[in-house]
Amino acid sequence: MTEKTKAVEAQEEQAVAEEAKAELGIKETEEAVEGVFVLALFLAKRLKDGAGVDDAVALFSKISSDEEFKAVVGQAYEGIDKVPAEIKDIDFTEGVVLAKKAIDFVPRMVEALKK
Ligand SMILES: [Ca+2]
Repeated sequence: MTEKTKAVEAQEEQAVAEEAKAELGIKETEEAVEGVFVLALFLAKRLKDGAGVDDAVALFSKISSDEEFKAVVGQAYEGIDKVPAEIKDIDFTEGVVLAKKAIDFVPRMVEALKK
């Protein structure tokens, strides 16, 4: 193998790697984060007066009665196996998106705990 073909090969490998990275994105991670936040908000409201069996019942009834809640939790769970790979090659822009999600969550949590 000559040096030239090695260089071409390396370039091709890099192109393939970049393409894979561009495809990966943070969709599953965003959905997982959103799901965790929505669950945390619900539990924060429920568990303020201590945890009980009624909280588990309330969670199940929330999931079965609230379509939006169910959808968010369902999307979070679906494709959760892709999250580690997405996090592994997170880039700066994606990091900002996730950080903003987390920052937006704080006032919602504070509000939930105040009620
Ligand atoms: Ca998902």
